[in-house]
Amino acid sequence: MAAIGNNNINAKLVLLGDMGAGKSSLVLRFVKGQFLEFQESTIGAAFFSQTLALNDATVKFEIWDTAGQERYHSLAPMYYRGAAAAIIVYDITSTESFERAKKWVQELQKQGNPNMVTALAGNKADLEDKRKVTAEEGCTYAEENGLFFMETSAKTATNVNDMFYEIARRLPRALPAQNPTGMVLADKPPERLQTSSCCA
Ligand SMILES: Nc1nc2c(ncn2[C@@H]2O[C@H](COP(=O)(O)OP(=O)(O)O)[C@@H](O)[C@H]2O)c(=O)[nH]1
Ligand SMILES: [Mg+2]
Repeated sequence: MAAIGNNNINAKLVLLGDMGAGKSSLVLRFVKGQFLEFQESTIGAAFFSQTLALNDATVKFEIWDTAGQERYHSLAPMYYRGAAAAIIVYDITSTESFERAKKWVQELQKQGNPNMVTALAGNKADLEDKRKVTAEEGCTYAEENGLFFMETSAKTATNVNDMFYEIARRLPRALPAQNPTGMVLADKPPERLQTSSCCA
């Protein structure tokens, strides 16, 4: 079934987070369905695109996978400026990466697009025996900051597609009947989330 009229959405999405948290691995899993045990470090940033078909829209993600290193920090605004969505990634086996994720959340709250759909991903959920950050900590922080939260594993593919679908679902929709010029309207608030379930 074709998406109606102008509900073809192009969405710039940026991944932020500590080096080694698994940003590139999440993108590789989502775009190519693959996982590498020894994923090479990203230099600067890398670009990918992937299209998702929803019931009411087709969303083409233009994905910027940034490097996590501090020395590339000054480049980050180039990638998150104008982004419709962001995924902030931490590694559940590293409290440092969780702290770093919080810094990114603060930076986006100060500098980013206020309508940005932002996800917090607690990645490497397959490494349960090495866990340092509980799901509840991640979820509570996300709730307090208006993000939606998922624990993911790029290795086992757990929640990876779901996370991108959830972002796609939350992007503002054009309203075809009232909006024949194809402009994306941002006045329709994203649907209310079921984030509370993860903190129960
Ligand atoms: N066990 C496990 N390892 C992962 C996962 N995601 C990434 N990795 C590994 O963690 C390392 C860093 O991943 P990478 O994607 O390069 O992180 P980035 O610096 O955030 O892009 C690599 O060796 C990956 O194979 C995951 O979900 N589970
Ligand atoms: Mg990388």
